[in-house]
Amino acid sequence: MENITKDASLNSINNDQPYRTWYHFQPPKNWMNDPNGPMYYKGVYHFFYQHNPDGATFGKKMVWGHSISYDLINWTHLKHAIRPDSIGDINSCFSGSATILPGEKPVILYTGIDGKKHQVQNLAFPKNLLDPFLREWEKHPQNPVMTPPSEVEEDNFRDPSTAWQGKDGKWRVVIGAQNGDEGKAILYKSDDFFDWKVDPNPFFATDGTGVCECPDFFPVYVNSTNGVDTSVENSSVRHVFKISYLRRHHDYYFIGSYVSDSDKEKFVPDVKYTGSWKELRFDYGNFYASKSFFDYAKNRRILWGWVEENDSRQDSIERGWAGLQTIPRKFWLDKDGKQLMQWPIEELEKLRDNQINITGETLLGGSTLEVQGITASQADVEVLFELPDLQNAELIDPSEVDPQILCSEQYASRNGIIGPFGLLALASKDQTEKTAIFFRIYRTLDKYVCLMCSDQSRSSLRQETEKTTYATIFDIDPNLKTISLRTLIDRSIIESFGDGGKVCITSRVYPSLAIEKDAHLYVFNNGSQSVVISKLNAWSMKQAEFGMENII
Ligand code: DQQ
Repeated sequence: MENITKDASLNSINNDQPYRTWYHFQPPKNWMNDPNGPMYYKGVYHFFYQHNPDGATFGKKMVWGHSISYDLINWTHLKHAIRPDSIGDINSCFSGSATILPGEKPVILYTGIDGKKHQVQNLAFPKNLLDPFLREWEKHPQNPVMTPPSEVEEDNFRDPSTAWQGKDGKWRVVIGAQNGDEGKAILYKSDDFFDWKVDPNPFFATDGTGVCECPDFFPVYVNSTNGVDTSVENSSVRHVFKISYLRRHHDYYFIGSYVSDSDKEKFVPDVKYTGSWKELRFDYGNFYASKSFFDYAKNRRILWGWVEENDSRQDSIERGWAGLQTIPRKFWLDKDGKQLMQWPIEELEKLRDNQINITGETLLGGSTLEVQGITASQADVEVLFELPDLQNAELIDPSEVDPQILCSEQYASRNGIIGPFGLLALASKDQTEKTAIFFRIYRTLDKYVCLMCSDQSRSSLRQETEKTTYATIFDIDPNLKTISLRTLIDRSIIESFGDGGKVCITSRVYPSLAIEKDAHLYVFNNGSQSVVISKLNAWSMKQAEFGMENII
């Protein structure tokens, strides 16, 4: 394994900047958005990302940043991998994906903005396959390999997925597109990866959604939490199609059926998109343009997602950077086959330090308990709440409610019956600043449901930050006795995993008081029924190592 010399001075930048994260991925400086082309190659994880080399806002000449890691947690930043310097990308190198071709040959397909500002697809290959860090990339001389087909707008044809091989041996990719109000994903096929032909039938299309960005398409096992390579197609898998709808700025996924040798090759989702809050999403908070990859080293599928800033453009310029990535998440199909489950990768636990725990503590209605003994500004918290008898829950009609409105009206400090209960993260001592991540349980005529919120409405005394409340409602088992919450707190990001990873919500917050040593963490219950902290484990989190490769 090659040793890399890196300059670890980047870690000290974080000490002067309370919003710069300790263990979430960030480039050394400037604007970052979408995750691009994540992959594992010869013992090394590669992560590429949309980067503006010239400033802390979205740029006119976007490039692919490139970082490598042995564990997906500690990173070394390398030189930019793909820059706008050729016919097919002179005005920007937009998002795309990596595919590992037979013989362990990685290739990248990405969108270029050409001289006419049209969006076209280009290929790039590593210059030297013996370099495990794949530092240098070269572009295919015949780029672009795809130009906008008919019935696709020239400036809305982008973000090729990882390719997969169908039963006929042909390679396939899907590309996000738009025509008028219709959003679609276009299927292309190729025998050799160079010459691509468009399939006449859109692979996936939705009316009234506008452009589909960053499509992702892959199989998941029906009965295993293991991941599976993108070309696998048999009765032990189902397929997942993910799309990022620009107008909504959310990532939606659909579980469904796919066969590559059918007449009209397309993906058939089990449930059609209706645009309601009930759609399945990877994350109900601040999360967009996600991308997954199959990690064959550990047989798992991993998801990355972009987390945007919520304060002003001027704030980003002053800080000199903008944009985070979520902690890489392992994900798999739930036992019921109806949704995906997500969990932070196990490697994150290496940063856990200084554990404290609480067990069997009853939280009476209206009580708050401080979790002391950890650095509350950088922490990993896992709580298991023991629930009272669900029959006492309040009655609602879920067809009449919008979880986000419910969350903002019935916020953390209001009294309920079973809940609100949960955590107050990045809270000031006087609790004038706090982000409440909580559950509240309701009864409907035929089932029980749980509202999960990440309420950042009181997250900062600063006026100019956006203070959306994020929420969703999900079904729970009528015999449910406990519910879990895991929350990753990292200075200006709070990522929460409810009910074992069934529901994720990410918030971006900018406290003015609850910073570093002045940040506190509490558990609370504002329901009239008591809940018991069956088990709470919390850890201070050490800083991950971020460095630049020393270029000699
Ligand atoms: N961001 C990229 C596009 C993509 C969008 C440009 C999604 O390729 O559609 O930075 O955030």
